[in-house]
Amino acid sequence: MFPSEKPSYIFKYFAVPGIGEATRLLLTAAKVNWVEENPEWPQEKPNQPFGRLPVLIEKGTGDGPDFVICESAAIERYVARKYGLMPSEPKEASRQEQLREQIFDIVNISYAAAKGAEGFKARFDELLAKLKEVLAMELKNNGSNGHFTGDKLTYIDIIIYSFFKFFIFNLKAYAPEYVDVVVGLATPDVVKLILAVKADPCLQSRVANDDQYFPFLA
Ligand SMILES: N[C@@H](CCC(=O)N[C@@H](CS)C(=O)NCC(=O)O)C(=O)O
Repeated sequence: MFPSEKPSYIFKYFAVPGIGEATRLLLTAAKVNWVEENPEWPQEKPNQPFGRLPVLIEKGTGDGPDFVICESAAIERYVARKYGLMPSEPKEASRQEQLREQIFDIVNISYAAAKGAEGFKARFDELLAKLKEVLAMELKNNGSNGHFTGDKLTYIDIIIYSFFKFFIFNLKAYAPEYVDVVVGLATPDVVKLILAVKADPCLQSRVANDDQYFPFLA
């Protein structure tokens, strides 16, 4: 067998959109060879680097060893940087990364807010309102062209798309009363971004059946 010249990937996650969704889209946009595995759980838990998913395995090229990495943000950025989906300009990359962290703070706090934990609902509402304001401003400043940076698909466009997809999927299951709140984030410029991601030719194999996750597109 000839040694492989290009890396290929195994992406391990559960069979739901979840925090792994962005990596699925990034690997697809990167046009690399990748497959998904849905490990038996908890049997496979001890075999993961930190006992959780997602995990990405980059198969070694030639005789090189495999590279195994976990933590959704670290995985996303590894793929985005390696395959030109992260802006090369460090300040612009940081602006994208800060937005990703804000978004995931909201996701994390939503679990507590949905359970009615004291103080969390107010915090959740505050962070959501700020996200809506910042997103609207950033997208307007970029010319309301369906992208966060420049005029093409980059890392954060995929993050924003994935956020709506998995967040609405999660909320429908455990806190349906919050779905409308999140739908409220979808200002016309956000909708434009979602539609631009959905229309990206590289992503068609993954986004074609996603309408169910975006009630505001109907
Ligand atoms: N900070 C981690 C969180 C990972 C995480 O909590 N993964 C969950 C699924 S979304 C998991 O593996 N749960 C099963 C378990 O902890 O046993 C990341 O962003 O990757």
